[in-house]
Amino acid sequence: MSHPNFVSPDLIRQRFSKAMSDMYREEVPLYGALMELVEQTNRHVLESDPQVAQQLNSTGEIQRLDLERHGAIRVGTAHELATLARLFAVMGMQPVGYYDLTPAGVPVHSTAFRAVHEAALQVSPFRVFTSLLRLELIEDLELRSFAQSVLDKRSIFTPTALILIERAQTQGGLTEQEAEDFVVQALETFRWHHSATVTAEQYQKLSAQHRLIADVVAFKGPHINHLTPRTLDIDIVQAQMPAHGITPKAVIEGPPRRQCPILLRQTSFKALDEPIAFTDQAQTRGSHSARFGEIEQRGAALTPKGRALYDRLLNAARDELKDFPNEANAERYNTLMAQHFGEFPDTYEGMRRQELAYFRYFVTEKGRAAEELKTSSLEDLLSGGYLQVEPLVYEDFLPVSAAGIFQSNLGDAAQTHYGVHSNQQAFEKALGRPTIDELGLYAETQRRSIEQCFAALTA
Ligand code: NI
Repeated sequence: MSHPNFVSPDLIRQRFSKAMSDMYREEVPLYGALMELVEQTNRHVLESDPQVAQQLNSTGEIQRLDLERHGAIRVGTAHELATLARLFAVMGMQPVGYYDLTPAGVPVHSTAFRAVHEAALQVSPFRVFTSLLRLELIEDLELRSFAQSVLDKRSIFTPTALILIERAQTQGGLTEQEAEDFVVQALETFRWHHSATVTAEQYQKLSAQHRLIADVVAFKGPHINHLTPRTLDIDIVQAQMPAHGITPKAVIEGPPRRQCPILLRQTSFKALDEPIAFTDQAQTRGSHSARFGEIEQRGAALTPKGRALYDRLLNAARDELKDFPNEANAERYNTLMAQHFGEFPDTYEGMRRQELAYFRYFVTEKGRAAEELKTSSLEDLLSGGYLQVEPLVYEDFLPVSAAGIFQSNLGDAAQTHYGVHSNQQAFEKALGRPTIDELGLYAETQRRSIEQCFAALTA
């Protein structure tokens, strides 16, 4: 189906991710410092831990590591979300997963736009956590209709970006020149704006309802609010951040440190206060904080069974802590987490045998050299050394974790309790299509790898 003159969506995504990173580095100087620290740490880990190096070599992740990052944005209307979905589709990114953030007091629901096939992820694993504001959760009706009217007036895409999205859809792709223009034009949507679209007083009102509402409604577009590189050892980066002028949060979110990392661990540093000009002010006199720095470490994707175990152990540790993890109880929290997670097998073989994580199967040298195999059982082929396995890296997000970061970066006053919860149907209606179940994608990749092994061994 792909036209010889069209640039592959994976390459457009790779270029866009690079352009976004360059823009963010210019806008947020600390991001550059963080990137350097992450690169140093990753080099150090690869040199000192041959097992990690070998594992990343087998899966090919070694080649994508330096390119790897995720961003996050928030939009205000169904139309904005649906158009974003079309924009991301030009880059081969599809909405994966549904995340409801209202239980954490954040009036949004979200999905992650990303590539879905392992080969495409290999070219560029760039992902964007994308949230839609739930205006219906603004109780003040006057404020709600004001917010709606502000959002209805703005257009977050450049006219050329819209034309190119349309063209990609009708032509089935973009030519080299069009792809180049697309990257430049699409980037404009995510740029930071120092001027608001509302008065100082209107901003205050929106912000008093929830700071995140002001962040979405009061500006020209959905500025990228963080861009997160992937590190191979988050504890080292966390420990070295202060020496680089960066103050991280007290607690790393997600699972505790393990020999065999699972899911996602992340930490962040606080939002920057940025000067803002409101429409009734001649100069920049106000300020707004939306952007923060974040780093992540990725581990094995868990099966539903693994997720259930993860949830149970995390909840048990939280229950025993009897509080949100914070600076004062960080040490106790880490101890409790380590204790409870002692129950989660910490070898890949243990996780595989208990079907707690997803894996990719590879044919070994011995497997390639083998002439006649006496067995066709997966377990026998593995123990016979004809096959080897590597864990499948988790490509998605932790909903609770993301919420925790939003909260801390928006200040403690931002916590609100909403009576209404999850509404995936409304989200998908706004999006214009269903979201993809991430667990299904991992299961597919695992199944494909097993099929490829059998095809190679019996060829
Ligand atoms: Ni993030």
